[in-house]
Amino acid sequence: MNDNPQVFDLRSALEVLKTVPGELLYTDEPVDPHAELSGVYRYIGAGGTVKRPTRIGPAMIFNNVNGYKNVQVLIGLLASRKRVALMLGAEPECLGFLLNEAVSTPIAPVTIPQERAVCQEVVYRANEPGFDIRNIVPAPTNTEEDAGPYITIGMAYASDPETGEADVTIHRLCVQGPDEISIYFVPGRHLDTFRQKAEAAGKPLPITINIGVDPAIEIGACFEPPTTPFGFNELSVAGSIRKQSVELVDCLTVKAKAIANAEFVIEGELLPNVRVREDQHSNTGKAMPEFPGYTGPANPSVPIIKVKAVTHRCNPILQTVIGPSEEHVNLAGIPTEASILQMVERAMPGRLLNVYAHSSGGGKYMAVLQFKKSIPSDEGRQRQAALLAFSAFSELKHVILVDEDVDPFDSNDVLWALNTRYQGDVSTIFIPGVRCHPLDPSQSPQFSASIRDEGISCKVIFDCTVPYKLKDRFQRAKFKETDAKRFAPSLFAK
Ligand SMILES: [Mn+2]
Repeated sequence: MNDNPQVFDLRSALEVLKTVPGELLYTDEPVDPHAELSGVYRYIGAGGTVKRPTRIGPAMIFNNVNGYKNVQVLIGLLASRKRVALMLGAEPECLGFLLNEAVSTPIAPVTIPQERAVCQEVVYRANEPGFDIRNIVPAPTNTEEDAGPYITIGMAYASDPETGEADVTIHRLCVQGPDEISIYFVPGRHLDTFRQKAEAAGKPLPITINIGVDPAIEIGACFEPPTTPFGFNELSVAGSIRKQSVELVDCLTVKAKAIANAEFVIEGELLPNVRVREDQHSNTGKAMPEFPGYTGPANPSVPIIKVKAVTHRCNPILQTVIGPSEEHVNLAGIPTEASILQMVERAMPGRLLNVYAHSSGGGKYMAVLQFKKSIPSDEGRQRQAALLAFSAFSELKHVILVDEDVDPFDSNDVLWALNTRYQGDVSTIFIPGVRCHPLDPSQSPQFSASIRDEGISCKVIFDCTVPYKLKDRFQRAKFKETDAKRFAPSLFAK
C-alpha cells in the first residue's frame, strides 16, 4: 500500500497540494459567504451534478471573506479524483482497493492531552456574553434560496450512550441562531440511533462537529453499513490509511471527544425532544443544494444541537463543499466502490476487476462494474455481481456492467459498450419496488403509479457485457503496440 504519511491534518494536506501545479488557487478578492462564494466556485471547480456550465478545476482558498477576519475559506479540496489520489497517496483508479484494505485493517483513534491539541488554541464559550457562532464560523449560504448558512463538511462525532462505541459521519448542518445548529439525519444513520437512545432516556447526546481535517478522515467517514456496521468507528479507516491513529482530545464543555488537529470544533449537545423546521428563518421550503443536483427540500422537523463552545486553531481554515459537486462524488463514491469490491470479491474472487461510482449519480446512484468472464460458467455471474453491488450499498440505483476491455472510468467508453454490447429488451434487468435514497426526486408515486411510497425506486442493471459464447465476435480493432512516447514525449510526461 502506498501510504502518504506526511499528511496528518488539513494543513499538511494543503502543503502536498501546493507541490503540484494547478491544484490550489488562492484569491484575495473579497467574497460574500452568502451565495457568492459557492456561485464563484461553481464556475471554477465544482463539477459533479452541478448545473452546467461547471468544470473540474483547482481547489480554492478565499483569503478575504466579508465579515470575517483571519479566517480563510477552503472549497473543493476533494473535487477531483486526481486530488483525492494525491491526498491518499494512491493512483486514482486504485482508491476503492486502498479503502477496502483500510477497512479490513482498522487502527483505532487515541486520545491526547489537551495541551497538545491545536484545535483548542482559541476558545469561545457559549455562556460568555455576545457569543454568536455566526460571527466565528464563516459557513456559506450556498444559494440565495437556502434555509441558511450550512456547515457542509463537518465530521459529526458522538458515542453510543449505552456502549460507548463511537461513530463519525457527515451531515447537513444549518446554523439556526447564536448557539443553535440543526442536523438532518437520513433515516438509519448510526449517529441518529445514538441520539434516539439518549432521547429515550430523556438525555441530551454530547456531540462534536469537526471541520477541516485530514482528507482520509473525510472519506473514511462516508462509509456506511454493511461495510462499517453499527459500532464500527470510521476514524479507524483513516488510522489505517495513514498507519497512525487519529488523535482525539477531550472537549472543554461536554463529555465528548474532538479531532485534535481540526481547524474548527463545535462542542454541543443534541437536545432530546426538541425539533425545528429547517427553513424556519428563510421560509423557502428549500434546504441546500444536495448531491443529486437539486436543492433538497427543507425538513419540517429536525433535531437541534445546542452549541456549548467553538474552538479553533490560530488563523483557522473553514472547509466547505458544494453539495452536488465532484467533491461529493468522491466522498460518497470511493467508499461505495470499496464496499462493492469487497462484497463481490468475497462471493466470486477474481472476476470484478474494478468499480467506478459514477459522477452523474453523485457517487451513490450509479456504479460501473468492470467484470471479467474467464470460463463459460462465468456467464450470468456478472448479473449476480450487480445484485451483490445493490446489497453492498443500498442507495445504489443503476448498475452498468462492462467487460475487461472497457475502461469503467471513461464515460465515452462505457457508453460505447452500451451502444454495441447491449440490447434494451434482453440486457436490461428491472428490480422494482426497492427502497433507495430519499433525495432522488423521481422516486415518487406521482412520477409513476407503480411506486408505492416516496423513496421507493426501480433498480436497474444495464448488462453491457458480451455473451461469453460470442466473445470472438466482439474483439476491438487491434492496433499495433508502439512506442508513442518517442514521437511526442511531452504528452507522456508525468
Ligand atoms: Mn457508522
